[in-house]
Amino acid sequence: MARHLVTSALPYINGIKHLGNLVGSMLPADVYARYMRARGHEVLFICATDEHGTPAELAAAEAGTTVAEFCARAHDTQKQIYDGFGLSFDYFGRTSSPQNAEITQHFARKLHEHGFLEERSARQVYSVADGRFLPDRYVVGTCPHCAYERARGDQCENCTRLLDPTDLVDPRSAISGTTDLEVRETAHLYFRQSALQNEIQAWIDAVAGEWPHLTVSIARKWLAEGLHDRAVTRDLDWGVPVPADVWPELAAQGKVFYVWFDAPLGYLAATKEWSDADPRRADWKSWWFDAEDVRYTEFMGKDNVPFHSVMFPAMQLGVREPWKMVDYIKSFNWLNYYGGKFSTSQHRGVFTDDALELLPADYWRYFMIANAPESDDVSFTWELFAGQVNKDLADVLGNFVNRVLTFIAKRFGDALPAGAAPGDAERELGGRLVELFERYENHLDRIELRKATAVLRAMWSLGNEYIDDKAPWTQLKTDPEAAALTLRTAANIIYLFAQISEPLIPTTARTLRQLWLAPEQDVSGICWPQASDVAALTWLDAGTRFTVPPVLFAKIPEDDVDRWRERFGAEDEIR
Ligand code: B3M
Ligand code: ZN
Repeated sequence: MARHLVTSALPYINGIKHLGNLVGSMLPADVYARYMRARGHEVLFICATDEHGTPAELAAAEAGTTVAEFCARAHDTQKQIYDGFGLSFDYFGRTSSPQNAEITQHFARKLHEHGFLEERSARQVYSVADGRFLPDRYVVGTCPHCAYERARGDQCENCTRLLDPTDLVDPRSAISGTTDLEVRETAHLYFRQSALQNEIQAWIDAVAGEWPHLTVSIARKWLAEGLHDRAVTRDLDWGVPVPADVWPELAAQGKVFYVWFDAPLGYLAATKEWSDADPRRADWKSWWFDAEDVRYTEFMGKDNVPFHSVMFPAMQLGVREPWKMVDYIKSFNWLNYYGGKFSTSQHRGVFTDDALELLPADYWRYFMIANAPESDDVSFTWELFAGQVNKDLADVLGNFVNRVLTFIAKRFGDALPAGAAPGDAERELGGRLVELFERYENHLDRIELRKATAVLRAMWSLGNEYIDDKAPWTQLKTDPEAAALTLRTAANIIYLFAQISEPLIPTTARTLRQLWLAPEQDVSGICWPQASDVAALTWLDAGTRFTVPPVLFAKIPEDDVDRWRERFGAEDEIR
């Protein structure tokens, strides 16, 4: 079996993430990791909080705590929420870890050794009052293009033009408000990724053939624009320090690495955190260094593709060491809210903590994967969400399970009846389920999540169609043997759903696996079926004892939809 390394883009430490962050990286990565485990592969699923950079410092200043305290608390808050969504990371690390500092400094030393990291001087805004150089986002002022008075040093959010802080009119410090600023010469480390352009181009040509169109088009666009050398150090207190043994002056000035220089190395570092946490675990480098037996798949939003398809691979090539490079990048468009962007500041949209307060994770997991923004942006509306929950989860899957098991319990007791031997109807049903099951596996292998969910839903519907056609409640009157066969077959269909639904709705799948087992028996194992088993539908013999579960999915009533539209904002609020 192959070894699968799966990483999700690292959520920034500041703020509770909204559903768009979840569906654009962490959740699909979890579905894929669960599926690969269920198929018997060795899987390592890694993520972490992305803790450096100005957002963390600015958020901590606002919260009135140190950055370290802020990040420690925010990491735990996010981890708790992701546990609530059933995200089965093998490790959820932190880019502020000592492991990440060690690996980032190693990469910097090696890039320097091979001539891809060099010191250059740059003109930068210096705050006399604060006694420090200010990073781009720490300078605000009037945009020279549109006169917007709160333009940031890196970009004007009004006219979206990219800016240099020295362009701003009446600049002032975003931290202290002081206008006692000067432009001074300072030195930074530049990553000479332009010198790696050809090697990156050759690598992309070699691997991007199988990548989804969205990923390839973004990567090629960036390459076509030509790779520019970029400053990869900043004047911040919070970040991976520049190693003093190589760059003593820069270290003395307190320079740290740019967040996007250390963040992708956070994947390697979180793996080291994972192996450091338990001596029984494989050495982290067996997943990352000279790891030809590993297939590496990354999940991210489309805005992260350039860093993951160009800058991070360029770093891995530039150190001239055999680090595992990504084999497949699955990227996503945006999940919008009634056509507009989710907004933390205007608190518009559904945030992960709110979502779990309203409904169990599986409701959200199913809806988000069924509507994953794979080829286009998708707009969340409460109406669409309630419609699919009520139909697919409550009416199709939930109703099928409950009516079958309730009827068996009522008519035959708590053990599956024997009944007649399977006939043409069961053979035909098995054939149709196998055809769908093989399409389901194929879509999951190719990480085509909407298509996979549509096929799974079709399998759930087939269960209802079989029962409706056979109508065991009518069969019972004239041919109880036939009725018993129908019901035992239906119970085996539920058993099938309990295995194959696990990647999407793990809590419900676990409930369905528990039905056939004594309470003390372990339900964590998934028996992913072979096509021949699906055709036969005979996992559960007559006499198998079972319990009837509570209603699996409660329908969402109209007035909840109205209330939630009100509470979370809806289209009439979109400005
Ligand atoms: N922290 C997520 C974002 O851009 C960013 C991903 C880092 S993955 C190394 O929203
Ligand atoms: Zn502007």
